[in-house]
Amino acid sequence: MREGTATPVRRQDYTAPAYWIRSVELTFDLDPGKTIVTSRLVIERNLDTPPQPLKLQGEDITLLRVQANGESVSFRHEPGLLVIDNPPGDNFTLDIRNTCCPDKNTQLSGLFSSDSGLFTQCEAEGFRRITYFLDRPDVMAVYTVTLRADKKRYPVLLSNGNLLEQGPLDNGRHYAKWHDPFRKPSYLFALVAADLVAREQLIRTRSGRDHLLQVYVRRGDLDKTEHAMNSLIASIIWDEARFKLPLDLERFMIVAVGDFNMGAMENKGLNIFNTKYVLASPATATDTDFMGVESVVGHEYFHNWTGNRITCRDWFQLSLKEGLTVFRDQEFSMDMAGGPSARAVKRIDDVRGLRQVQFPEDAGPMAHPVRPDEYQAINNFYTATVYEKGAEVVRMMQTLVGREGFERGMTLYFQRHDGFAVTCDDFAQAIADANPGSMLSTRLETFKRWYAQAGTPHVEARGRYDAEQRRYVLTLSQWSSPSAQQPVKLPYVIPVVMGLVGPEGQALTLQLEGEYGHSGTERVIVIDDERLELVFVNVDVPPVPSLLRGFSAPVRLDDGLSDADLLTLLRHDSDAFNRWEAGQRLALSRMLAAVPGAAPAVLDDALVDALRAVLRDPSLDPAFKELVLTLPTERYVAEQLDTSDPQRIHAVHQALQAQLAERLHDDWAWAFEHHQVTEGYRPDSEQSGRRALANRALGMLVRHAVATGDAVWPGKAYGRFKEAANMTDRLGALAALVDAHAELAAPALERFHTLFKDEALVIDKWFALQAGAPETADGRVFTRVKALLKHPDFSLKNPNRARSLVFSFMNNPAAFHRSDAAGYALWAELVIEIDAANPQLASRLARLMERWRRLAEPWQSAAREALARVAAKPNLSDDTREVVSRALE
Ligand code: 0A1
Ligand code: ZN
Repeated sequence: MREGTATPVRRQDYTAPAYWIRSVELTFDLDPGKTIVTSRLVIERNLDTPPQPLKLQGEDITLLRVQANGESVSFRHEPGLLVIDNPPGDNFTLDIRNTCCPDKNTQLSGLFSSDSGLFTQCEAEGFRRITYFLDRPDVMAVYTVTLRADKKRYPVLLSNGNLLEQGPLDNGRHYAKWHDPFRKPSYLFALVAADLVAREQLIRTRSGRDHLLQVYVRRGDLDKTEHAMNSLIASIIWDEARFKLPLDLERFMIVAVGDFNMGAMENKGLNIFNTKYVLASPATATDTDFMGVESVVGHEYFHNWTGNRITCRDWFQLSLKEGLTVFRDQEFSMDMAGGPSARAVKRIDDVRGLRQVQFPEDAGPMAHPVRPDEYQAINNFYTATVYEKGAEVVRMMQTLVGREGFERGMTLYFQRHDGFAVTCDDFAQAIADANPGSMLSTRLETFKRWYAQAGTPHVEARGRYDAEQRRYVLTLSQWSSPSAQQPVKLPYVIPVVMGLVGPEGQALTLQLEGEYGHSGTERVIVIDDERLELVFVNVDVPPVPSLLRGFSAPVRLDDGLSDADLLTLLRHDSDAFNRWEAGQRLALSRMLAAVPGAAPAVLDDALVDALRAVLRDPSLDPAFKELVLTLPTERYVAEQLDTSDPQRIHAVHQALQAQLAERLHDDWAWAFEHHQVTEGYRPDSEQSGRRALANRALGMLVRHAVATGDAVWPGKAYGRFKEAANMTDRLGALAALVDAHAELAAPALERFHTLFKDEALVIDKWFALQAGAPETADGRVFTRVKALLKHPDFSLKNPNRARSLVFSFMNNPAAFHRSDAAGYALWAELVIEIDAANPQLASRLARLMERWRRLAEPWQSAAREALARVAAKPNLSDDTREVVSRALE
């Protein structure tokens, strides 16, 4: 729908559907210019609702014919609807014939063309762009689908479920008939017609059932599918072992497509994936890409139970499936990573993402609860809040009831709701009911505020040590900023995993007043009101509190710790997450101290020594060291400030990076030499950790060399770039040269392009690297971006390519936030241009400007102007309109 006049949809207005659709028979005469869709719906009136017209949604499709019980029936159109005022009785069949045009579908929602194939994307409301339907998740039907198409052009014809039959037709066409025995909502429908090849694997699961697994890709990409297949098998084994959830299908298919708005889609039995999350070979994909494939394959597979078997009653419940499935994919990746240290590395990564994306979202104009109350464009609510904060809410439930308790809760959830469309309340209730007496069960209504209130709560902690009494009193309090929609916020249930660390680094025993015996060195404290006071007894030494271990709740913690305390935690905390966090906070405070003034930023000896000690510590994993030695990003620093000057933050960040490079120079050289991987490539956490640290070291060494006019390290980096045996090392060396603006960057970039010109995903990296490089005083990155927009390989039509250049640039603060506002002018121009073709992509780009009120002048005024320019554009999509108007409110 265009025009941006949509009235908001509200959660409170939910009513059950007036009709059910029990079964669907679809026939597609596929053609990219004009596809004919024939649909037979078996419909039943919902007798719990008053008699009313049947209103089927339809968008950008052309109706050819509609009949009820085989006879003509009168109908009319309302905007976006086909209305039948007088259906023939409570049970009837409806036959609909309509057309749609895949070639013109640039939104990539519904049935669209990509690289000479035809693909679908129906979540959230794409099915109505294929045919008229009750396009809402609580209407679930059994689907039988016949696909007919030109055999040469589309040799592979796929849909959900099992293949019933296939064969030739006249005129070089052929057909395939599919049946999905599971009832499903329309958003899980999928079809593919394309010239693809598949990697196949037969597996037998624990129950003794055989299953066929297939990964479909373009010819020529088959050698990049092994990791996706292995990840799928690992996901199946994991879900059966951890949650006793087996694969329920005879056939499970993954199909890769080059044009896709998101990462992937969990259509029943026929997952459709962005190529970025399927294709991986050591030569073309980095360790991070390999991890991304594993986690997205897992995510989509896990949806088969959490999303497909139990789905959402309405789109306000999106986190029911997304928060839970992100939690499950995070747990899966952690279990796959291995030991405690590798698990902590994964957790740190996840929390970094949460704090860098979700926290700002929660503090900005698009802030919404995990279960939103209203929306204009549902596609705008596939957010970090619904996904990542939603996963944290599920994680807190697990922390409150324990791992086994959580598994019991999941079992109860499936016993109660398998096959139905339910709500977030139903989920929380099941986990609580399976754990009577737990803090989740006794404080359930309070806990559920996590679903209902937007914003990130603050927790303040202060401790007092009484040497004489050997007592340590810890006071914890919480508060939440009011927001326009929710002027009064009520307290949350906040699980705080904690320990006390002695001055020598020893973990102290935790004994609360009134308790007898010793109770271990770590425990979960639950804040469930505004304030909580804890008295620890038999404390022999002044402790440093280590709170919120593993980031046990999505809050902003102010624990008032001194530098000395943080240094103790950085050296000794048994919790790897808090060890890392202590280092980050020490670095952050140096940056925050330097940003407001003109005083130079300084890395003091104490911090440098502590960082060196981590780097040289033989007992620590390289991946963990790499994280500790990475400074908080400019964006994260900006988020800690009420008003930010992006150029000043950049200058401070650059200055500290330079000092880190200089002061640890010999240590970086040591780290580089001692973390080379010489054995065959494996994308596991052990090898990838060594590569990550070596690449970080190389980056530092090249940066320092370029600053001091030394040619040795740039030369070494170029050599490594040329000879690298895998993409991680090749890109790492290239990034070292590009980020340092070394002279050798240009020839290296050229060579890289020549080597990989036929690998779309690698060319995406080539664009992203250049757009994301640290900006120079003379604006070299911006100039480069302008030129790259005209590069023959660049296109705004392909979402991956658009993201690689445009989004990377606009996420590069110093390059984007120019004082001449040229970055913002480009933003406005591109939002408008992309919006005309692909509103989902445009609104995501639009969102990069939503924190404009936090900018200092002159950026703030310039940003407002750019937003106003976009808002003034007539015919903006609902998606983009919602974002810019909320930003300007
Ligand atoms: N459910 C998918 C994400 C997804 C959502 C919307 C899409 O198109 C608008 C596509 C994919 C997931 O969570 O993986
Ligand atoms: Zn999902």
